[in-house]
This record gives sequence, C-alpha cells and structure tokens, in this order.
Amino acid sequence: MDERRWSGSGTADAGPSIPPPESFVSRANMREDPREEFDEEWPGCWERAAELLSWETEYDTVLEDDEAPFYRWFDGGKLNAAANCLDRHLEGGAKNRAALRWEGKRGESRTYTYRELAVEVEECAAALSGLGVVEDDVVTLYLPMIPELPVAMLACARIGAPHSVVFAGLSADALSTRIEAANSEYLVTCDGYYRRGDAFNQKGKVDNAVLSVGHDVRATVVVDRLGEDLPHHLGDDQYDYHDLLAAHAGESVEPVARDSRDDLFVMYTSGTTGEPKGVVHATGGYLSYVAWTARAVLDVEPGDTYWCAADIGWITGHSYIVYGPLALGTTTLLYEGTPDYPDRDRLWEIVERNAVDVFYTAPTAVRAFMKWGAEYPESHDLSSLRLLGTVGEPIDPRTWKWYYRHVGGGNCPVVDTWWQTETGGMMLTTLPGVDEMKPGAAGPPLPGIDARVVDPDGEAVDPGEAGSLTIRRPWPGMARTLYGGDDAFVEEYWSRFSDPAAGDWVYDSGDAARVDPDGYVTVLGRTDDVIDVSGRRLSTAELESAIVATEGVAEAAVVAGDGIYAYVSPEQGVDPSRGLPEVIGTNVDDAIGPVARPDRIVFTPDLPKTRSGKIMRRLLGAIARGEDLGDTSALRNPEIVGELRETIGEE
Ligand code: 6R9
Repeated sequence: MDERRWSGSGTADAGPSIPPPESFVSRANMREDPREEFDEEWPGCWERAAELLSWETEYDTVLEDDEAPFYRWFDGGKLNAAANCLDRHLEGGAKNRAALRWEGKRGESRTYTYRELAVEVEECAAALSGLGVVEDDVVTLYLPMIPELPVAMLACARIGAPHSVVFAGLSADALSTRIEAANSEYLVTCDGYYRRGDAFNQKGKVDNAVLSVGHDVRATVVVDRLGEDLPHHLGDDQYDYHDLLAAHAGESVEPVARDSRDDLFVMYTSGTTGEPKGVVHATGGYLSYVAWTARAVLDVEPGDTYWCAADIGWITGHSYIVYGPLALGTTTLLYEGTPDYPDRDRLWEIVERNAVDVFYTAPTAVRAFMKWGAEYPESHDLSSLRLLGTVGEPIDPRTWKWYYRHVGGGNCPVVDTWWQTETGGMMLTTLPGVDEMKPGAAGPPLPGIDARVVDPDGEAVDPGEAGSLTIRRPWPGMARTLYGGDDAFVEEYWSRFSDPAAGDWVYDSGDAARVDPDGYVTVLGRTDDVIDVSGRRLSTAELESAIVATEGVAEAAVVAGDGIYAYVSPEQGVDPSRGLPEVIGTNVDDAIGPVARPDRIVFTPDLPKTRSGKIMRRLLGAIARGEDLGDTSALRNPEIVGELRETIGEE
C-alpha cells in the first residue's frame, strides 16, 4: 500500500448488530468472553488449546521465540496427530461413534466409525511403510473428495510423513511442479473420478506428471474409484490401494511420537495471485489451534454431525474437515461433487438426511444458492442446524442476511471467519455464543490474537480508515516456514512492518481491512486487488458489496481496465437489460460516490473462480485490459474465461 489515502472509508458499513439467538447461547461451548484473560495470560493462555490434545511427552514451554519469526509452540512436547484424531477416541463407547460420513457423487454414502477409520488408517500406514516411506518423507496426495483422502492423510501423520495434498482438479503440470518442489517420492492418487456424471481420467494426468518430475518417484498408489467405468493398467512402481491394504489387513502400526515442532504437512497455495508457495505447518501448535478454534467458533461437540462443504485440497478442508473435528471426536461429513448435481437442493437434502448440526461453506457457494432461489433450501427440513459459517472471501451483508434467514431460519448465528493457509486456523470472527454479529464484518480478533489495521508506517489507523491487516503476536496455528524457503518466508510475511533489530516481528497478511469503533474488522480484499482511479484507491470488496446490494444481482467482481470494470452475475430469471445497470450505478453512487461508478458493466452467468471459490480478479483484469491470461489451470470453471473474452471482444 502506498501513501495515498483510501476512498470510500466509512461507507458501505457493516449492518447493525444482531445478537446471537438465545437458543444457541444457552448451550454454546463458549458463553463468556475470554479475551481479557487471554491477554493477561498470553502466551500461557494457549495451554488451553494444548489441553484439548493428548501428549506423549508434556511440553516444556508454551512459546519459544529465540528464532523469531520461526516460533516454536509447545516446545519439548511430543505427540502424534493421528493418535489424537483416532486412537484416543477408541476408549469407551466412542469407538462406535461415526467419525466420517461420506456422501459420494453418485448418491452413494459410506459411514466409518472411529474404530473402522482407525483400522483403515493403520492398514494404509502399514502399506506406506511397506513401500519404503519413512519419517519426514513428503507424500503427495492427489485425490478427490473420497474417504481414502483423509485416510491417507492420517496414515501419513501416523508414521510422521508430512503430506502434501494437491487439488484433484489441478493439471498434470501443476501436480509435477508440486511433487518436484516438495521433493516428494511417494504419491497416492486414483484411477479417475466423476464430474457431473462423467468419468474423468486422473491416472492419465498422473502418468504424464510423473514423467516430467526431475527426481525418481518411487511408488504410486492408485485407488480404484471408477472400477469398470475406467479400466487402467498399473505400471512399474504402481500399486493398487485396495490390494495393498488387503495385504496389510489388521496390522497395527504404532503412532510415531513427533516433536511438537515437526512438520505435519505442507500445502501449496497459489492463491489468486502469484507463484505457488509450500506453506509448512508444524504438529503441536497447528493441531492445538484447529481443535481450539473448531470448539470455540464452530461450536463442535462430540455428538454433532458437522459439515464443512469445502475441498480437502484447500486449507479449510485440512483444518476443519479433517484435523479439528476429528481431534474433538465429532462426526465429520465429507461430500464429493457439486451443490447443483443432480439438483440444486443437493446440499439441503444431505443436511436433512444426516441431521447436520453445523454447516460451514464459502460465500461464493452462498451467492450461488441465492442465485438459484430460496425454494431449494425451503423445500427441506433444516431444523437440525444450529450454527452456520463462511470462509474464503468477504461476505456482503445482503448475502449474509440471505444465508441467515433462508438456511438458518433466523435461529442460527453466522460466523464469518477470516484466516489464511498461513494462519492455519481462524483469526478474526465473532464467538457465536458471545459476540453480536455485524453482517459484512468478519468480527473482532479471536482471543489471544492481536490483529491491527495499520498505515504504511505500521501505525494503527483510526476506526473507519482502511489499511493493511497485520498480526502482532504469534499464535499456535501459524505456519512454521515455507518449504525449502526460510528466507522467502521472512521476506513474504515478516519484512514489511517488522523491526528485527528491535526484536519486533509483525505478520503482514497481504489483505486490506478497516476496523469499526467496536473493533470489528471488515476485510476489503487483497492489497494487490485494490484499484486506483485517478489517484484514489478503491477497495474491490466495498464496490462489489455495493453492487451485490442491488436486487437481482447475485455476484460481482470489480477490476481496473480502461476505467472500472464490473463483471456482474444476475440472479436466476433476471433480465439485466431491464434497467439493472442504472440501478447498480445509483447504488454505487450512494454507497461510495460517483468516482466509484463502474465505467463498464459486463453481465455473465458466472465468474472465474479458484477451486476454493475465490474470484480470480487477476484474470478478470487481464481480460478487461486484453492481456495474456497466463496459466488458467487452477480454475474451477476455465470455460468461462473464453466466453468472457468473446463477450468483451464483441461489444
Ligand atoms: C482460509 C482461506 C486466504 C485469503 C485471505 C483473504 C481471503 C479468507 C475471508 C477472506 C474476507 C473472510 N479470505 N477468509 N476475506 N473475509 N472471512 O481462505 O485461506 O485460501 O489461503 O486464502 O482469503 O483475502 O488473505 P487461503
């Protein structure tokens, strides 16, 4: 961010506060605000997170900062993540509780009790060890949303081999880059998977990818997902998953006691801008933090059926489908597919059939539900729900309210959780049984978190002013480093606002934000996405929020082209030629000012998105400016790019 002032500060504010429903508060995991205590006790407060886990060896200290910003949490402690997610739940009745429920793409469903999941994880761990995997070998997992993915993650964790999960939809190229960067010699994948009913050949992509990896890939394990629908041949060093597990049936594998600071996994994130970075998470701090936040924010309880409808290939799936919920001994639901196949009520049918208690998804999904119409959620009994959450992008007040009303029936708090791959777990959000909600603002920092919005000199800005979102104290979920890139880690996140000579380390999130007088933070988007109009800086999130506030608009993305370009996706059945652009213009004038009025509005049925549902503004900017688009393989819906190019070219 440069010295110039932001425009639009103090406008497009979050809506008025909504108190959490009494029915929720009376049974919430957290009913008192612990923020003050956390501040007084910091960093000792984080023992409360560590206490949620079982430690093989007690830790010596809560926080070691002698190598800052390479902090060590719960140093001296030893634990195993898989043992925390499985073994310790096997005592007593919990072993027959469902750990995982899977809803497959073709209407199949499978349930694993904790006992059954533990058995398969041990067999998989035995199989991986049998292939030669030893502690600290990175194992790449290139699997769609099938139970074998969490099984393989936990099997790796059991033997102390960090996993690197790559989104199943990424290209062969993206896969080989990640295998190479992580120096990974072992791969678990599948023959193929179904997308909208069609069989896709995953193994073909894998074979191509492996050919272009610079080192030897010693073994590839292939899950047979499609059976007769896609016969395949196993080459040298390729093994059938089910045959391998059968060969190790019933074997037990002792969990490796890992140092708290040892790596649990690496996760490559390309985000919406830039090169992929291998974010590394250590075992003790990460697992404590995701368990603590799942309990405090998602209100997860052992008896719940909890559903995070995200992909495990995204950090959200690691933290809040697999590790957090299983560490707490709850039933976590895993779903494969898309929300509109076979029909647009698929998710609500799953909620009803499984009596889901807590539902967590991305704003982009909620905007799609809003676009399709309230009749889909309303045609199902959703009364089992007690809490809703969102993650991944700002959620505008209109979408928030739609979710609160049509999915939550006005009885469920909505938590808008801001966090990043690098933070490991949630950082800014309301505590659902404690804080009032303000639609459009993520909320205050969580207990123990010192988040500040600062100007280019690192000084806190006044309420209402926009600035850079920074974090001042370390927290247990934080990334340990970037894989093979300690220098890049410091450079990327800790150089902008820190004063190393004074021992003063400040984490730069790369996001822009604004705080209100109550300390609620509204995230305004990546600082790279900010647009510059005649010397004034406009936040994309604010502009988009003003556009989406227009009746008939489902989703919008704003970028700089020749002036301000707004890509707008209308709701189902809305004809945009009937005055919509004028209403949008007026709404933007009112919310921000005429300077922010889009110069060009392009209507489109969809916007290009990453696989975690983030709008790719970088691509939309390139389309608007007629530039080369670069690599589009990380897109969930690459076809839309060509369509938009044509639309813009034709006009
Ligand atoms: C968990 C995750 C991180 C970036 C982050 C920010 C955006 C995430 C948000 C949000 C506004 C929220 N983001 N949650 N923006 N409100 N509640 O998404 O990790 O994939 O690494 O992305 O996502 O821009 O910096 P990751």
